[in-house]
Amino acid sequence: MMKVCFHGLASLMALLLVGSAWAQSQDTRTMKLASAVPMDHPYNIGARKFADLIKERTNGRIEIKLYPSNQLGKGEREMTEGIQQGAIDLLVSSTGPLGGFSPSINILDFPFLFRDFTHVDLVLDGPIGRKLLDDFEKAQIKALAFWENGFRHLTNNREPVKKVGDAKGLKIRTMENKVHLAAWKAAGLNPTPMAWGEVFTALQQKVIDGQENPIAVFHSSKLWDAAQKHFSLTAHVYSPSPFLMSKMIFEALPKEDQTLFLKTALEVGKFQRKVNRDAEETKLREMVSRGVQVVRDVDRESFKRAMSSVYDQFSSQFPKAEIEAIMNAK
Ligand code: EAX
Repeated sequence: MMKVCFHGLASLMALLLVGSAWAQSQDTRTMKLASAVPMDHPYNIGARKFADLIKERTNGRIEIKLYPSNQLGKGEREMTEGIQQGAIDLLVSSTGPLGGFSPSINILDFPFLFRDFTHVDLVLDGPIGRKLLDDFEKAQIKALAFWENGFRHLTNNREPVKKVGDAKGLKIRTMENKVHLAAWKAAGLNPTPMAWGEVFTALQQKVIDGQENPIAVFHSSKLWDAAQKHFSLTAHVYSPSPFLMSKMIFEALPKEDQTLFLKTALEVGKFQRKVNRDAEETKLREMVSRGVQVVRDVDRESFKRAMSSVYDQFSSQFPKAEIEAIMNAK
């Protein structure tokens, strides 16, 4: 009798344990967080932090798996479509192709719009930045916060570029971004839009002579192996990276999780920007040790003058007052 009771109790305990484990597995969910860059890029240092914090703050209910290096699409435009359709949960993307989804975001792509990182934070963390993020909702995208790509610099395989005249006729890749394309055309170069996933091979095969990106992208993609021997610190445009979420997936979350995702995305945004900025000098030194010639004394004014016509070119879509509200922010 005792034996029967004992076995009965043991199987009941086992059932309860299995039951709660099963119930718990039913509560946990796994989300996909995509990006176009390798794991050691600050995007993914931020993404790792975000995933860890969300897991901790939901007691393991929400797991986030990272998919770097265009694993979920040929480039950021394709992955943003995945966000709209709910096939991808989260994405860190440059503003490159995003103007095709939320046109107002292109206002951040004008050359020499920002003075420095302090100016960037002032605008992106203020009402102007919040409005630009909220505009994505019309495209079925929830833009949670601004993470960072960084100030972009020109690189090439032909010669050291100190002033805009040195870059004349260079065939370079740009993001799929109308403002960037117009700026480089105005500067006398020969720009061609291309998804990031195609650039390394195009550089190696000399289909293009150069490209422009922040230090972290150049470093994490090892562009010194794609004949990019000349790196000019042009800082011709600041590149923000909205941290995007599928709107339908966001809205399906319980309210407290929505609040948690927003709060954690903003928090990690500050952390991610700092990681990016603090690592730039070290990465430049490593690039020099890999045979890259870094041109520091660039005549930026020559680029600024040569690109300035784009402000008039797009003034109907981006009126002077809106541009000045950003430029004059203090
Ligand atoms: O977001 O396409 C680009 O040049 C971007 O800077 C890159 O994908 C990282």
